[in-house]
Amino acid sequence: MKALLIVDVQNDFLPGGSLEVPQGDSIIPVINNLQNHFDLVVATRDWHPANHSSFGSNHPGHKVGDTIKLDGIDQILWPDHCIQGSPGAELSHKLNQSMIERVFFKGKDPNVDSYSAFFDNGHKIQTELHDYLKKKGVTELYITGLAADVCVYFTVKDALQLGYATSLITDATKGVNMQPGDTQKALEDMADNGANLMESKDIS
Ligand code: VGL
Ligand code: ZN
Repeated sequence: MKALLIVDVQNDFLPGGSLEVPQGDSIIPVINNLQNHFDLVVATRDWHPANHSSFGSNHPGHKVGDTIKLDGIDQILWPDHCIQGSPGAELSHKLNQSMIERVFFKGKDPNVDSYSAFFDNGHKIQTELHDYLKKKGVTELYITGLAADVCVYFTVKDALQLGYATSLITDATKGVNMQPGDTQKALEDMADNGANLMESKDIS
């Protein structure tokens, strides 16, 4: 069973959003064209309460881009984004959502961030994604979405660790590059960990 996972294609991560990924919108037609090649399509949404500890606005004396420690874990401070119920947290209306069987929400706990679609950043709490995919008999996971150097990156690494044959579709993801070169580094690290980096034209 082959599943397509669409990570965080939400308005706040698209041009004009509060945490925009440059040219993030360019991947949407690519993802739309991919969907009917898969047995199963699932998606994630970043879904933060307004008091989320990853927001710079919730740490007076710090600013966006600073790194702080949260419960012993390094945390970059982000602009407010994907607040539960806000327009920025909606999936893009340009994304074809008719084939998405289920959406998994992450980042709900105000005290810990959750980049990966599978676990929080402390690797303590799992989302329901792994159980769901296991029940569906999924063994091959093809990952797309935003951002290549943040949520997609951590999702790919967890998928590999959980034993999925994991592919990253490189023209169906884009990075935010808080530091120059972050995306290149993330791509290399995913490949080093065993991810198959491929282009959408090679999906049959
Ligand atoms: C993301 C930063 C903060 C992402 C989520 O979806 O890549 N990035 N929260
Ligand atoms: Zn977030």
